[in-house]
Amino acid sequence: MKINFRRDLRGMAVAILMLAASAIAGKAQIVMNQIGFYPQGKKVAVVINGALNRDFRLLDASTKQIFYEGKLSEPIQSTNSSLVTRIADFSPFVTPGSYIIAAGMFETPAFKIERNVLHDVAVASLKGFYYQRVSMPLEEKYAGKWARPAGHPDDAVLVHPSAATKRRPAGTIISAPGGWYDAGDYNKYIVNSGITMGTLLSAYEDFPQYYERLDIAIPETGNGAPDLLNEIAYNLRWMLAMQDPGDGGVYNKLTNASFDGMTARPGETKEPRYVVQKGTAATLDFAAVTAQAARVYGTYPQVYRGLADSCLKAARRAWDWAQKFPDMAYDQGAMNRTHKPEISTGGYGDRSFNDEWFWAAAELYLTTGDAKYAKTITANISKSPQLPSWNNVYMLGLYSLLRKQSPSFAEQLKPTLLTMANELADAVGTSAFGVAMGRSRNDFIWGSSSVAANQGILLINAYLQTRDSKYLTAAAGNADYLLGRNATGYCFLTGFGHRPVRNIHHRPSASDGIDDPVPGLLSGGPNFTAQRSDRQYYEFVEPETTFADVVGSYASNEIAINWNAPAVYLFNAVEACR
Ligand code: G3I
Ligand code: 9MR
Repeated sequence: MKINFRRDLRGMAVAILMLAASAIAGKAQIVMNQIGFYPQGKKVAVVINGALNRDFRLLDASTKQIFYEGKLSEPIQSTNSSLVTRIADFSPFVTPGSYIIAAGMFETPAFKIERNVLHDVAVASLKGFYYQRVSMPLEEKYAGKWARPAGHPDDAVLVHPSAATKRRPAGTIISAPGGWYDAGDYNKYIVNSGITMGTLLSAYEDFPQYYERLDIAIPETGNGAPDLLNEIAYNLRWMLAMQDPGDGGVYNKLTNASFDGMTARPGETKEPRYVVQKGTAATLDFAAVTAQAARVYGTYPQVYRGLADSCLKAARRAWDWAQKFPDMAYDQGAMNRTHKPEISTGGYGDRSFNDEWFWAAAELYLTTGDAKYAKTITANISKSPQLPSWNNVYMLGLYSLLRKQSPSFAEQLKPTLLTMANELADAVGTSAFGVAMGRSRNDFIWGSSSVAANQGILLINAYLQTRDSKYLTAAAGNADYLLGRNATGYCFLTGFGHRPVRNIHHRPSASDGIDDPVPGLLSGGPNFTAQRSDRQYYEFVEPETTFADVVGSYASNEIAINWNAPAVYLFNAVEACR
């Protein structure tokens, strides 16, 4: 064995540094978007707890020739953990190629600078939805090694006692096949489908020309409609079946009584499936989605015959039901006290509906022009709305009203968007990772990756309204966050990067015997309450570091359609705008 003193000394130094650092929290390393950068875009890497001097270099990945030298920033104390960082900004370097960054004793793996650098990521995140399809086989020519038989057929589903009506008493068998599995579990929830579908339909409405050229290799590819709409239609048809034809109300979910085990393959267990209790949030979300879908699918009448009409009819009926039942919260605990079998799957229980009224009214108003919806918009305008989440859909309505330049509302609502966008864009300058994500510790909640992605969407909306590039740059920064420029050093999208998440809480991936997880799925990300929920071991427990790439960590490492959807929007929007 030949001893290489220089390398060994360097290794020792790294080891000592790592030890010192892990005593603090997080790991000493360089983190960055692990895929790469656009030639004209901002290019940043972040040194965590490590650099002894201020110089950094950009080298050609194969020849190791130095192409760029720069100075790291002064140390920055993170506000979301004890980590201290220094930022390497090499934005002035614009030549396409494959490179590494070297600083102190660290060297990064290779990354790219090139046009369309996020294309594959953008496509994969959308294709992730195809892998969640419930009731059809995933064929090898589309699914590759993740091909599998159809999951739950859902063509014989029981009406749960909580959802019984005269015309559909408890135990009635209905059919509601298809749709996407919600997350790592095998159930289908209307509330969570609502925000997911609104986000994806908005992606289309914001970038129609871009999506017209985007194929993702699914069975419908080439049918004359964009694949984004083809994929959305698969879940839309399931949603339509969740409306009770008797009264227009919409069931909260289609579910097992309790979660299947982690080793169950899709559809393998034959437990009874139920549609459970109608609700105001579910019905209004459904109304918003179907109203927006009526607009969108109306532009492809040849491919989607009759779909737009069915959607609009369904939307109006749902609206009318909600008018009659404006306060039907989904309270699973209360329901279980009066109805059997008990249901213990995801609740998505929401109790405040102003945001759902606002969103449904906005979409119905934009699609129909009917003044009665405008009244409800006005009555529910909020001066300080929150970022979208499954229980707060206000901004989806606001985005649509601005997108369509609604004469009655756009001018009034625009300042709200820009105020929120400015707060996010301003946060970039003081952030230890140079990103909007983490402006507040409360960003690191269950599904925090969707917070980052939804901040990105908000910034893209501000960019579309103003064409001010600071918003686009900040949005792209949050894409970098998801792809590795974060305190964990993970790329949160499966199948990408040199340090991708691998052990997602996802039953199909956990049960298929294939090493690699299903690709294109976004891990939930750091969640500072995770340990309390799933009782896993977390090496680091500060807000931005509480993350574990282990299957049991459903509170930090599950995947979900409402997290993938904003990632689809953001990655594709960055591709479309760069
Ligand atoms: O509403 C409170 C808020 O008032 C409080 O300030 C905050 C502090 O932590 O908590 C808020 O409640 C949180 C709630 O989400 C709303 O954001 C809960 O703590 C948090 O535990 C809850 O997490 C949800 C989780 O289910 C557990 O119910 C996630 O948002 C939701 O995405 C997740 O969804 C699950 C489905 O139930 C089942 N399928 C998988 C899916 C993804 O994990
Ligand atoms: O797999 C379930 C996941 O989809 C949910 O987000 C999570 C919280 O509701 O629950 C998971 O299921 C767990 C259940 O709650 C408790 N027993 C262990 C299950 C996961 O193995």
